[in-house]
Amino acid sequence: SQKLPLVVSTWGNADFQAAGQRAFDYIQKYPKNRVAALVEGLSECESRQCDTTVGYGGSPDESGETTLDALVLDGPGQKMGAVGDLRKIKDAARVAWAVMNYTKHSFLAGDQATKFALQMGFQESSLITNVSTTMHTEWLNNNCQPNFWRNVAPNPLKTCGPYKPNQNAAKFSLNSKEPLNAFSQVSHDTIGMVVIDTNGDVAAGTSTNGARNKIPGRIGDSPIPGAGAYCDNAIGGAAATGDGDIMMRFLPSFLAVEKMRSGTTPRKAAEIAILRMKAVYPEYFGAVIAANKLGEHGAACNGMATFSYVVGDGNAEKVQVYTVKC
Ligand code: SD4
Repeated sequence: SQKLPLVVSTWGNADFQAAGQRAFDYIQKYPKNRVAALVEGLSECESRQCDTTVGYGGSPDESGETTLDALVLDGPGQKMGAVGDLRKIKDAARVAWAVMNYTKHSFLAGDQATKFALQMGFQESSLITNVSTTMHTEWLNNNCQPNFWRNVAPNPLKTCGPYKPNQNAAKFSLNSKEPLNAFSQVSHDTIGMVVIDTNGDVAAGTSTNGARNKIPGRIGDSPIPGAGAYCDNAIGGAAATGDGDIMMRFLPSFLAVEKMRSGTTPRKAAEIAILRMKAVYPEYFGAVIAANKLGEHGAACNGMATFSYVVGDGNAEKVQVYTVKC
């Protein structure tokens, strides 16, 4: 197809454009190296700390630490590498790639993922910066509000913990309320990317520092295959961004790829995935991008006015920003 190679990635502001451009430049120079192009693109966002929601120095957890989630998928051979809750290593996407390339596992998490990364020669460094420290201090100074993530009774002392289960949890009630629309008040931009090379082979992946003020140990949707991203070499790929604690329950990227398998356009496939989540969580925040092997692409979103994404295709040297209404 004239439209290949193709790079499609989430969000449209300057740093995300640069990340898409990095992947697109790479695949134009090395037209079969879809996985390297993907990892270069994701890593570009990590080192730019896109929106402070990708890479080090953003979204501190309750303890003030930044932790990273990343996923790399390759269509041929259905290969995968992922890290979740990665600590003290900046290069989450590259570590995910190392899991894919140098192990028979698919997903490593937490301190043990760090240990693996060190064995593979990655550098250990703090992911805490002045910016993330300020975010964390502001949150502490505000009695740990907003705190969407703990479904607990308000602490009468207005301090941050110790947290106690609320009555519902103690009674194993099914009526406890979800912390809905949690992301709408915080910044929240994962990079998710699909790369299709000139052979029509597909790669997809994500990188993020997850949710701000999260409970330590929390892993989002981004490194989970079918949730944060998915690809099938016969069809295409998809990726998701937004409230991962909701989205991972629906495997929206898998669903979008399966819809494309049955002939749906990428735009419609993304819409169907969003609608599936919206039916249960009408106000949830998120977006899905999808691309097929014909070089077609599309996106859909919920919980915001519009959603922008970046596209580089065979027709141009520069990536372009597309915007869809939610
Ligand atoms: C997460 N999905 O960890 C990520 C965050 C995100 O746009 O994508 N924000 O839940």
